[in-house]
Amino acid sequence: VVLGVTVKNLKKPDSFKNVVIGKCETYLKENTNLSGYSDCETIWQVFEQAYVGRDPCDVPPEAYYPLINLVKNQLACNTMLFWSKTKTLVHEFTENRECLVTLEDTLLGFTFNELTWCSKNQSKETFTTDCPLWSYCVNNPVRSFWIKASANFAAIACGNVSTMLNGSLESPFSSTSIFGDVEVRNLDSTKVHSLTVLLVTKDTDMTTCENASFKDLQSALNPNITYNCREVPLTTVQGCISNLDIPCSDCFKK
Ligand code: DVN
Repeated sequence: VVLGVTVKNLKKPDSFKNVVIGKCETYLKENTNLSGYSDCETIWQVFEQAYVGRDPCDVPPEAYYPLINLVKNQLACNTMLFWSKTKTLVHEFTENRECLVTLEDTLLGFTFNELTWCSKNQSKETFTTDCPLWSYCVNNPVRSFWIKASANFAAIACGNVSTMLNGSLESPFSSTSIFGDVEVRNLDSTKVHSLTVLLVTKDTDMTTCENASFKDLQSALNPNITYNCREVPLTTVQGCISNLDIPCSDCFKK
């Protein structure tokens, strides 16, 4: 009993709920232009409904449908940027520029980026440790969130969109990645005119736009969407990250 009381009275350092609401509010303060939604407490409640009380291997992507539906993005056409295996670089680029926007620059993507969560059958709690790893089981709460959020981000994309891929890899496009498996297939050809691969390369890289993996990308892409590929030197992207005076239009030139 004594121990029970002690534990109860211990103040949790920063509960997961506070982290989520804090990140959501930070985002709304800094990005009044990008979100059409503004109630972080409701976001938390609808988010929690998706996985609380469920086995952590039994949360399908559809569980996040109410959350995705609640938070409507207002993204300008021609700005959506997908990525695969370029996480750090792509976000260093979009952080201080508005010309391109990744999922992680939207309210939901920003709020849940870098977080881990799960619950248990019949539990009312959220846990942030001992949750299933990404590939331990298909329907885990974190993976399912990203699948649903990514599918939605692709489905709302419009105009000429791009994807930043890693030219240091032997196969920069993987049809089993979220970009390759979820986003490419969810692009709507009535809204998206073209998809441009921005292949970020170092001088020593052997991979080019001729890489065989891009044949897989082209076959997965709706034929009504024009495919382009551009090799972009890493030094050019880094230059654009450190010097905001360089206009966006010069950052991804041949
Ligand atoms: O276009 C982007 C964006 O919109 C997004 O949500 O999906 C696209 C990127 O996903 P991707 O194509 O699967 O790209 P990556 O680089 O293979 O994986 C991106 C991230 O997903 C990783 O950085 C992991 O996140 P983390 O742990 O660094 O916060 C995660 N991830 C993907 N596959 C994983 C994995 N984590 C662990 N194990 C795996 N097998």
